[in-house]
Amino acid sequence: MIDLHYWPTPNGWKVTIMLEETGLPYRVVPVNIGRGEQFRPEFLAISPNNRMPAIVDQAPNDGGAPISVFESGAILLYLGEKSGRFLPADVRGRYEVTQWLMWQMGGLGPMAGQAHHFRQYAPEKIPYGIDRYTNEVNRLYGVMNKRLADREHLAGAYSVADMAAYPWVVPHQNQGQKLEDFPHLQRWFEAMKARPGVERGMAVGKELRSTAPMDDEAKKLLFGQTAQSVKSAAEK
Ligand SMILES: N[C@@H](CCC(=O)N[C@@H](CS)C(=O)NCC(=O)O)C(=O)O
Repeated sequence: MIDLHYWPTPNGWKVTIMLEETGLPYRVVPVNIGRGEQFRPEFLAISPNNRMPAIVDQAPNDGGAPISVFESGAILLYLGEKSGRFLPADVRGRYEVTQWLMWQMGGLGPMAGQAHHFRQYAPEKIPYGIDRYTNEVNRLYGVMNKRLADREHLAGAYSVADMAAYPWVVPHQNQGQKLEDFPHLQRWFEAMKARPGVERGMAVGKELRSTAPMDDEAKKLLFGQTAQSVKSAAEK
């Protein structure tokens, strides 16, 4: 059994999609990031960056003590190795997937996150920030569109690279993007969306996700963090 420390957001969905696709048994441990549960000492012990998702595998393949993993990209690699699925074993295939997974982790995810921030959440509308991240996401969508022009998936067969990228394309409107401008990306997006495993993964914890705008308490917790504020929250 795998414990998944989770809240339904794009980084969380990457992991629920993988768990649903592989059929590995798991249970969800909610981490309400809008109420500060990511600062609890027991969570920080497995996820020192105070971000979800994180997993604890109670029954690792080596038969040893439980293993905890934080960072969604590392979790996808771990689950790929554990299940032997969606992560090729041969060196060429493995690095084809790894580079696109790292591209998502270092590029698409953080840039789309900043686009969401400046477009939706920043208390002031700062044109420089909005343009900078909207344009950068646009460039990254162009990279995916070009990549997908002559292949079905981002890296060989359907893999963790596709699972990592998809949840960050779901909120494309909040990033100021039109999928019609990227026809190959749009075709991939529709094919991903139609997969039953993706649909199930995206539905995990739906009831936890508020449709109301983010409240002030959540904004304060999420957007005002410093080393000291995290330390104080953990000591509460
Ligand atoms: N690079 C991390 C990013 C994780 C991340 O940013 N998680 C957000 C939700 S999408 C979070 O836990 N935020 C809590 C906070 O900001 O304190 C990963 O991919 O796992």
